[in-house]
Amino acid sequence: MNHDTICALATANGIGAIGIIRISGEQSFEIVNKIFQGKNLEKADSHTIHYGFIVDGKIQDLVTDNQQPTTDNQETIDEVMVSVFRAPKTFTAEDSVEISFHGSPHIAKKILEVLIKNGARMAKAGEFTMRAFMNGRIDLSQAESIADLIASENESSRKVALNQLKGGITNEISFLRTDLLNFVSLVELELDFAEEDVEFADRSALNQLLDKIETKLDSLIESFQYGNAIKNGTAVAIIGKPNAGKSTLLNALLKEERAIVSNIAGTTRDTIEEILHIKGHAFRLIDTAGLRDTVDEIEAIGVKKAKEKVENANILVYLADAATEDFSEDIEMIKSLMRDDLKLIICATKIDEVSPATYEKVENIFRSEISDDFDFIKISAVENQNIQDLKNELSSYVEQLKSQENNVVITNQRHFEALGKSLDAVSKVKEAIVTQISTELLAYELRNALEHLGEISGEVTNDEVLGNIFSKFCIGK
Ligand SMILES: Nc1nc2c(ncn2[C@@H]2O[C@H](COP(=O)(O)OP(=O)(O)OP(=O)(O)O)[C@@H](O)[C@H]2O)c(=O)[nH]1
Ligand SMILES: [Mg+2]
Repeated sequence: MNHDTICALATANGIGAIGIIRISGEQSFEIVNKIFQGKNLEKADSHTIHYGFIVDGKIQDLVTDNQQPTTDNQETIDEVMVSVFRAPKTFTAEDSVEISFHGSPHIAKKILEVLIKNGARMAKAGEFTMRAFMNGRIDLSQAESIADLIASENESSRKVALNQLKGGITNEISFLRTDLLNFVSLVELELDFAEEDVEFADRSALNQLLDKIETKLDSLIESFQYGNAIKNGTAVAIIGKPNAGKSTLLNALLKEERAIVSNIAGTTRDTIEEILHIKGHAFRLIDTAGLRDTVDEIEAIGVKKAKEKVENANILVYLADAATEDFSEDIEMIKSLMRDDLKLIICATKIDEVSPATYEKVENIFRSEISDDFDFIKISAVENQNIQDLKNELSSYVEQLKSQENNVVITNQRHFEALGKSLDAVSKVKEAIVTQISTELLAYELRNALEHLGEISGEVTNDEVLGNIFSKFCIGK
C-alpha cells in the first residue's frame, strides 16, 4: 500500500474547454480540502461532485495569522468542480479526487503547485494504473490494455484492447493455470511421501491437461501475427522499377498528392510512409525509390533503403508497367525479395495505356515465371481503375490472419514471449512424464510452467518488469 498522495494532470497538455487533475492516496480529501472553498470534502459522499473555488493560501493564512482567511491574503486560482471518490470503488482503489478546471495549461500548473505545497507529490508515469494493479483492482494484462486503449487509433485496436481490459487473455489461461496448480500440489505431496512410493497425481490426467494447455497456448501465440497487424499496422512496401507508377499509386490510395510524381525516372529517392485505414485496419504504405542500378549516390542509397523496407514489410506490392516488353528484371527482383512470410501482390500498372490483350499477356508472363502464390491486379492509378480491388486485397490479408475459433488476440510482445516460454515449459513437463524423471524434477518443471503462465496476469512478476511496463504510460494515467 502506498501512503503518499499523488497528483497529475489527467487530460492532454494544452488548451481545452476543461482540464482534469487527478489526486489519489490516503490524504486526497484532506489535501484538496485545504485548497477548496465550497464544501467540506471530508464529509462528502463517495461519487459526488461539488462546485467551488481552488484557492491558494487558505490553511497557511489560518495557521500563521491565526485568523479567518480574507480575500486579500488568499488567491483564488479557478472556479472548479470537484469529484469525490472513496476507496475502494475507485480507479486506483484508493481515496481519489478529480478537479475539473477551465482548461488552461497555466491554471493546471498553478493547481498542481498548490496541491504539492499542501502535501501531494507529482505522480510518475503510469503510477495511477500501477496503484490499481498493486491494490489488486486489475491484473497486469488489464493494466497494459489501458495503455493500449489510450494509444488505439482505429476500430480493431480499440476492440482488442477493450477485450483485454475485460480480462480476455487472463480468462483464457487462468482456469488452466488453476488446474495445473492442483497438480503441482499433488506432485509436491508425493514428495512428502517419497518413502512410500505413492502417486497422488494421475499422470494421464496431467497429460490431458497439458495437451489442453498446449492447444490453447498455440492458438494464442498464433493470434500474435494478427495482433501485431492491429497494433502496429500492416507494412506495405510499394516496389518497382523507376517510373512504374509507385508514387502515383500511393497518392491514389491516399486520395491526396502526397508524393512527387514525374515522368523522370528516379523521382522518389527517400522512402515515404503514410498510414491508410481500410475497413478499420491500419496499413503503413511505404513508397520507395525505383529499383535500378544507378551511379547517382543518393538514388543508390534510396534503392538500398527500399530493399530494407521490404525486409520488414508484411506485404509487397510490386508494380510493373504493363507497356513493358521485357519483365525479366522485374521477375528476378521479385524472386530475390520474396520470403515465406511476405504476401505478394503484383500490379500491372498504367493499363489505360495498353489494350486488354496486352495486360492479360503480362499476367501470363508473371504466372509462368513466379511460383509463389500471389495476387495479380491490373490498375490505372491515373484513372483510378481497380484501386479498390487492391484495397480489398490488403484488407483481406488482415482478415485472414484473424483466427476463427479464438476471439482473444495477443497484441503485446511481453505476453507473446511469456506464452512462448510457457509452451516450452509445458513441453518439458510432458517430456518429464514420458521419461519418468524423478518427482522432484517433475515438480520443478511444473512450477516453471506455472510461473510463466502467471507472468501474463502479473501473478508472478518482478520490479524490473513492472517498472518497464508502467514507465511507458503517460503521466496522469
Ligand atoms: N497513363 C498513366 N500514367 C501513369 C500511371 N501511373 C503513373 N503514371 C505516370 O508515370 C510517370 C511516373 O510516375 P511515378 O508515380 O512518378 O512513378 P514512380 O514509380 O514513383 O517513379 P520513381 O519515383 O522515379 O521510381 C508519371 O508521369 C505518371 O503520371 C497510370 O496509371 N497511367
Ligand atoms: Mg516515385
